[in-house]
Amino acid sequence: MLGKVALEEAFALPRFEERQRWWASLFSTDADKHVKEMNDIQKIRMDYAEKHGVGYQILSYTAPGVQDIWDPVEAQALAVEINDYIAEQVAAKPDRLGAFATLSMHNPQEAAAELRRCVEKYGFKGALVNDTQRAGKDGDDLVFYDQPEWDVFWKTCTDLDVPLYLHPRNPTGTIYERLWADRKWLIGPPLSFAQGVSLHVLGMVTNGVFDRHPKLQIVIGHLGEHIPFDMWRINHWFEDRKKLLGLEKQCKKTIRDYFAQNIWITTSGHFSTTTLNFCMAELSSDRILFSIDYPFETFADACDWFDSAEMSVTDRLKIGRENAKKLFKLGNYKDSSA
Ligand code: GRE
Repeated sequence: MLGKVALEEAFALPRFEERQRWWASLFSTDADKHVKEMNDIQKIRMDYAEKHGVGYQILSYTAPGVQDIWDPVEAQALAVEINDYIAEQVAAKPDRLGAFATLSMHNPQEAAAELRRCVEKYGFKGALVNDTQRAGKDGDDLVFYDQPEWDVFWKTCTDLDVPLYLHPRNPTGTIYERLWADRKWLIGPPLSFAQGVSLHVLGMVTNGVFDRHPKLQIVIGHLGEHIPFDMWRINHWFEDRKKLLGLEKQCKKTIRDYFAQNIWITTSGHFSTTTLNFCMAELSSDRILFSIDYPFETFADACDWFDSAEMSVTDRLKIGRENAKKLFKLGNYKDSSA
């Protein structure tokens, strides 16, 4: 399929090459290739896109990124530097590349203001945040965005009419020590990423964020971070038990309603036709968006799988590009109507 849109596609600032090399050493069997692909914007990923029918990519800063920086001043300065850098890079190819804002999430007002600057000044398509913000004097606190003080930030998202992509980051501090240190092969895609994001997004549901901001749009990757598989069970416990015990006060709709009205999932890093069919049955193809997860995954794996997976023409078009065109209000881009 031509003109696919992909929206969980990472880059890094070239000056952090050593940090990328260390990170890649935890996940990649070819760290040099990974670092080169991560730092490149204009050439390598554009060649892959051309070869594999991706017409438009929305780029975002790699994990753990700014969410790993517990000094609020340093975090804000880095977010601004990243946004100014990627704005200039994507401006060179406006019909091929867009960007998500990178945000320091220490302070809701400051995050809202930087998001507004990026959308209004640079035309960014929303923001991508790597799960909780590390905070506190030794970086052991975690800021979740599901509390009332974040309403000002969520209101800014809906005022600007842009989505937020809630992406994973690695466990750190006490959480790392207590849960993961003795189980380190489960960190990342096998388990910890999905646990982190699903806790966060279900925290937003049960703390009433979507009831207070019914127009808010959140995107989560990896075919829904395990939540679609648990949809029946979550619904059963919310509706038949927890609402009778008080959840009803702040969370009026059903989990299925929030997934139909507020939450999108992407195919990033999860190239299984069985799982995609399952997600289409649970959530419908109206809420699913194609993505790759480059450079942690390859264009070839994602695109060859998606282009040949059995599905109707309508579903392939919706998931491959039409849903993204609507959600991100994309104008014409390469092969957008091919
Ligand atoms: C990511 O998307 O950030 C990521 C990692 C490490 C492994 C896989 C992955 O940071 O998708």
